[in-house]
Amino acid sequence: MTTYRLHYFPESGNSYKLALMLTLCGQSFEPVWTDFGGGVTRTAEWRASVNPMGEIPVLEEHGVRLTQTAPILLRLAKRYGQFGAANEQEQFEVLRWLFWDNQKLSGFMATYRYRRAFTPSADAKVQDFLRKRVDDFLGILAGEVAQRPFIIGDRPTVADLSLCGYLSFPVEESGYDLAARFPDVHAWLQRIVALPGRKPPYELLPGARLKRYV
Ligand SMILES: N[C@@H](CCC(=O)N[C@@H](CS)C(=O)NCC(=O)O)C(=O)O
Repeated sequence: MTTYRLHYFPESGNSYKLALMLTLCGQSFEPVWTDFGGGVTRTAEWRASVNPMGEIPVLEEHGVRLTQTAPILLRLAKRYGQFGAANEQEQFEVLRWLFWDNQKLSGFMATYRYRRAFTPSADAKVQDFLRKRVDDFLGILAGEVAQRPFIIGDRPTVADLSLCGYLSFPVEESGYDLAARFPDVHAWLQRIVALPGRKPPYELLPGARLKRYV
C-alpha cells in the first residue's frame, strides 16, 4: 500500500485536485500544510528541498516527491483503475482537457481568484483582463458539459477532477455565481459533488487559512 503525503495550502485548487482524487479512490494522505501566504515556496531552501518548480501541490509517495497535478492524476488513475481512459481515443481526450485546464481554466481562475480574495488591492485592470479570460473559458466548458454528463463522456475522468478544482470553492472567493451565470457548469459540478465519497475542499485541506479581503 502506498503512503501519501500531500504538501498543500487550503485555498489551493491544484491541491484539491489531488486530495479529491485520492479520496475518491479510497486513499488517505498525510496533509502537510505549507505557508504559501508567508512566501515559503519562494525560498531557495523550500525549492531545493521540496519542489524546484516552486509550486504547490507536491505529492510524496513513500518519500518520493511528485509534482504537476496532470501527470500525478494520470498515474493515480492507472494505479487504482479509476477515473482513467478506457481506450486510446479517450486518453487523447483526457489529455486534451488536462492541458487546456492547466493552461486556461485553472491557470487563469487561480490567478483571478487569488488576487481577488486573498490580496488587499488587486489592480482593477489586471482583474478585468483575467475575468474576461475566465468568462470565455467557462463559456467553453459550459458548451461541452451541456452535451454530455462529464467532460469526455458518460463517466467522470481525471479531466473532470482537474477542471473542477478551482470551481469547487465558495462563490465569495471567486465572485462567480455559476448557478446563475453558467448553469450547465453548475449542473456538471453537481454531478461531481454527487460522486460517492466526495468532500469539499476545506474538509480535505485543513489548517490555517489565508486572510480573506472580500
Ligand atoms: N500546473 C501546476 C500548477 C501548480 C500551481 O500553479 N500551484 C500554485 C498554487 S495552487 C503555485 O504554487 N503557484 C506559485 C507560482 O505560480 O509562483 C500543477 O498542476 O500542479
